[in-house]
Amino acid sequence: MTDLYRQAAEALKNLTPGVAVTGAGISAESGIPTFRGEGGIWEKYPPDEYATIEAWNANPDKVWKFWMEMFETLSGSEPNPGHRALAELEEQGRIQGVITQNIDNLHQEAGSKKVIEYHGNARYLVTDKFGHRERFDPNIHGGDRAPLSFDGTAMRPDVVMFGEPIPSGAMVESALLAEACKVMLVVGTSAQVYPGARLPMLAHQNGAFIIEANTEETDFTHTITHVFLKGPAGETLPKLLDCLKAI
Ligand code: BV8
Repeated sequence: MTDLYRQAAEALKNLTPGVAVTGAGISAESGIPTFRGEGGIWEKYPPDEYATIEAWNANPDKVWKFWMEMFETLSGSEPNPGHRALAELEEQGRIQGVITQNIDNLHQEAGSKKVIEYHGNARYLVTDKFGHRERFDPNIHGGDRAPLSFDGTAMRPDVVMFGEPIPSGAMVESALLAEACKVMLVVGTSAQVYPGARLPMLAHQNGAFIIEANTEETDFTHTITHVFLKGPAGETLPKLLDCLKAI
């Protein structure tokens, strides 16, 4: 067991409450491409054309094509050992749950019980006007054009697009958890998107021990991170679990 893993395991064992914050990186090994960097989603679909509320309002059918491709990718995805390790840490009481920026539902499918969906969940469609919500079904909603709801308005994925506020409940609950936690596990996020990127900073400001698990260094690594576990989450998190059992 390296010193870094020992420090991280001891923090999770001795400091409570703990909480995890995750980004697209934890789902990379489930076959869902991340957003930024080599081969990221934004290479093919520039976010200002496909991921903002302005783009959606201007041309729902164009943005819907991006989402049909995303739905295809999501439908074939399964939780990986990284998701399962976080569910196990919750089971052991080492973390209260997960605040995720991801919209893929994989934490829930891996067994995590307390999941705050900071950016929503793409398994559902919703209308802006009345908030009518349906579970996405390719046989019902699939096609080249955004499906319409009762009121004739386009149904859109129940996710937070750029330029949209974070759902107030998720925003407040996440901030409270980040302020109160004594240890935070930050997994697979590039720390580029706000206000989500503020959560680890809030935890750090309140004295929390920050463990970061990522394949690359981020803006957090040399500023707020106490222990940086380099590598894919599907390997680093199970290894951390093993270290916890050994100490
Ligand atoms: C808002 C949902 C206000 C849909 C997403 C200028 C400066 C600062 C902020 C802004 C600015 N201009 C505009 C803003 C605000 C903007 C923002 O932050 N922009 C950024 C890009 C500059 N934010 C917003 O618009 C937010 N809303 O501010 O509203 C408001 C208030 C009131 C009224 C109206 C408005 C909304 C942000 C949410 C947008 N929705 N997603 C969808 O999923 O398509 S964001 C999108 O980015 C995803 O949710 C993603 O999760 C999220 C964050 O990215 P990451 O998860 O970190 O993913 P990324 O690819 O970047 O990084 C992956 C990481 O994993 C990397 O570090 C990589 O090294 C690592 N990795 C890779 N493989 C692995 C791994 N790690 C471990 N294991 C591996 N195997």
